[in-house]
Amino acid sequence: MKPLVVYVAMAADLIHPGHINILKIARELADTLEAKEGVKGEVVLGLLTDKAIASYKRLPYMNYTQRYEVISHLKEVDRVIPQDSLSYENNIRALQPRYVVHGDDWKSGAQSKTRQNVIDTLHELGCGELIEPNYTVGISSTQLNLDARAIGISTNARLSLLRRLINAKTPLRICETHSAISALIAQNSFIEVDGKKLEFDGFWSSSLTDSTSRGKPDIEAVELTSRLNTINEIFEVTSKPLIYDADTGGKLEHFVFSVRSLERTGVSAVIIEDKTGLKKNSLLGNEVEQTQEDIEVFCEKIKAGKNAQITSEFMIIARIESLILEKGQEDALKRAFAYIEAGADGIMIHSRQKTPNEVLAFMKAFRIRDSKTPVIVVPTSFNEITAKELGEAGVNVVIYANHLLRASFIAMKEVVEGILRYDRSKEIETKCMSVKEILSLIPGTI
Ligand code: SPV
Ligand code: MG
Repeated sequence: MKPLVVYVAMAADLIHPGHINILKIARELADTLEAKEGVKGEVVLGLLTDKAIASYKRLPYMNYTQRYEVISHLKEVDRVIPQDSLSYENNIRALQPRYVVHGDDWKSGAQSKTRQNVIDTLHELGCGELIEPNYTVGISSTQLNLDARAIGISTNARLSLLRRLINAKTPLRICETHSAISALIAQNSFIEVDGKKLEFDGFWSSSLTDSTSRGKPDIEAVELTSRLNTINEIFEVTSKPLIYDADTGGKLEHFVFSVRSLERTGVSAVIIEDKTGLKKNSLLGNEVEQTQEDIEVFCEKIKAGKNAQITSEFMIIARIESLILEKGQEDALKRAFAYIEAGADGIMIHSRQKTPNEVLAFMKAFRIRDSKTPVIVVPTSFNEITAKELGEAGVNVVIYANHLLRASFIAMKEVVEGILRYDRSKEIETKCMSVKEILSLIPGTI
């Protein structure tokens, strides 16, 4: 006889008494069924996968395997299965549960659609009913998340976040940050679309904006140590992963030390571009002298970096400059496959065209031969295409590479000129955050 199933779905990241209350009720229901019908009553826990969770909010602190380990040892739970989407439908159809149990807090708000689908599916199958115990007041995952965020994140947990995110959702949206305050803005800003929270997934440490914010040209003139200081300041107040723009990576012999330093700091990935000689910003293209590195030489640098890294999660991403330097698609593709063969964990294809056409053409040809390797793009000049559209074309990570610095530059210039023009600050006050706001912006100021 098939067991009589009581189904509960959870992310089960930070387990609290509210979860235990639901599981106890599910256990009681299963035991009562068993006593009444003489058939085993089974509590099946549908554990939301990282992908399911990332479809509506930030990734859980623990990955699926870790959460599985915790939840499968709770005595109320008989069996744990994955629930791969927010919707319960597939698992309900497969299990035909007698009861589905969920706290009554989902009657309104973002989860109400999921709830309705549970009711409709149970009704259609005629197998069971939805039980909705009172929500446990006084404790919530949201509050625990806020508390955990205030404590911070460990170096390793942050480092491994990028790979987890790439596996869980497409595309990731990454925002340039050049200081702790710009990172705080990038980390904490969000919008809500269809009940889902849309926010940036991580940070880009840009060579262009790290140089510009120090008043230096983007020619590898700012030392790693100086840039790492900024990253440490960013990491002190945030919890999202960071991708580091290492320009050419410098000499192979130096690159291996950079990899170690970045890893030690908790950076998730480094991108190195296949140029040699004095590096100039890619968006200048052939207007300035720029030389692409020999394929084999660049492959050696990738291999040396891979051998130097200590963790398995750190990513070395090879950036292809063929389209920037008008060498054509063939060259770009040839390099992509050679770099992946050399051990690159991903590629970045760059372009300075006004339209995304050449990047999309590259993606099409690349994805025919390689469906897995993560691809990163930086749509600074081809800015009409949305991240969603790039994701649909097979791009995994979209980097908005310089926008926060560019925005602050314009705002600051307007304000300094305004003060000079009016010889006082009254007229530009509306362009500035109020002193009261700035005093309450950072916890601990007051
Ligand atoms: C950067 O942000 O420094 C980059 C991207 O490398 S780009 O400026 O487009 O070359
Ligand atoms: Mg750069």
